[in-house]
Amino acid sequence: MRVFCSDAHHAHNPPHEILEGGVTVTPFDLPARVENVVAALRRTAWADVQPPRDFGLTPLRAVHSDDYLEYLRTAFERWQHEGGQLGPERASPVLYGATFPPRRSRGRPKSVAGLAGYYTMDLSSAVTQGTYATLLSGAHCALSAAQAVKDGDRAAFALLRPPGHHAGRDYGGGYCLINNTSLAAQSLLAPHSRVAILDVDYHAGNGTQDIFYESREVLTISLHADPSFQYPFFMGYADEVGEGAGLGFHHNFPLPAGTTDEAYLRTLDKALALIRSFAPTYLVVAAGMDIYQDDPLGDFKITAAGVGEIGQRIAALKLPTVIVMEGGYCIPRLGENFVALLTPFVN
Ligand code: SP5
Ligand code: ZN
Repeated sequence: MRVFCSDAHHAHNPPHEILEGGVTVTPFDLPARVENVVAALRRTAWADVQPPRDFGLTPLRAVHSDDYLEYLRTAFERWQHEGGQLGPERASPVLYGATFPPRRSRGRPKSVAGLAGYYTMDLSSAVTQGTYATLLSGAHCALSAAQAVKDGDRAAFALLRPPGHHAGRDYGGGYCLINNTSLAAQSLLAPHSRVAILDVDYHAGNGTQDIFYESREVLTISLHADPSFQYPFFMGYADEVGEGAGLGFHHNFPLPAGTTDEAYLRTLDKALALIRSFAPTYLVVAAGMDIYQDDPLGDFKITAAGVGEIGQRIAALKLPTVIVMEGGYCIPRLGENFVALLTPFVN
């Protein structure tokens, strides 16, 4: 199986993460996440880890707005010049918004401090010196994996960070700034192809939901912790089913804390039945391993065997499949979990 991974992910490595209460902690999304998965894949006989191809900016423009992409490209340099309230001499090496648009608010402000709030839904998608380069590398990993599958591979894996499924057309959040899963799906669309996205990350894939909410060409399905108690709180409820032409082409499966292998697999079967009846040309899996029992951000009880069974059942759809890395923060077990998920796709 071809696995696309770029060393450029190291360039995005924010000094801290801010949690509710203003507590700062070591970020959960660390470079070691990708390193652990690469190491585990290199121990298999089947993984062919290679750098991505450069697809340029055009495919990113099909998913994200031009003004948002321009913000991401220029934000850090602008931040170093403007520096927010404290002035440029005290600009921190990491840009977070701290003011967010209320409902019925005005449009885009001018200052980069304002834009940082305008373009993010929380404080967990920091922009640093190297962030834009890292984002492009991740996007190109997802697009390379999609291209491999378009060219006839049975499956391909985009091994990247930061993750992407919380990022919408013009906003970031939850470590995500570019929606890599959506890029892969969008690039697989053609006049006679339809794509299904199955999001198994522990958190609701609000960005992906948003991007394809009015599309009937892309069926989006997310299994996740019930947003009434878990991030991202404002999206991911069962009654959100698409809009306009996309009505009926989005499904959320909110699950309780403590969800076991058995309960998860029962729900997964419902999602897989929906995918079978949609009969897509391609499948994109938003693969977050924060469903794993020891994950520090999750509270599901999914075992390593459960992860393997999830992989088996998805592979049994027998669809050409792009697997895109999303969350998963139990770093010592992350590689094993991805190997368990991916192995069923190796013929
Ligand atoms: C892609 C992805 O998985 N993003 C997750 C973003 C979650 N952000 C909320 C973090 C809340 C941390 N709460 C600490 C709980 C420690 N047990
Ligand atoms: Zn997650």
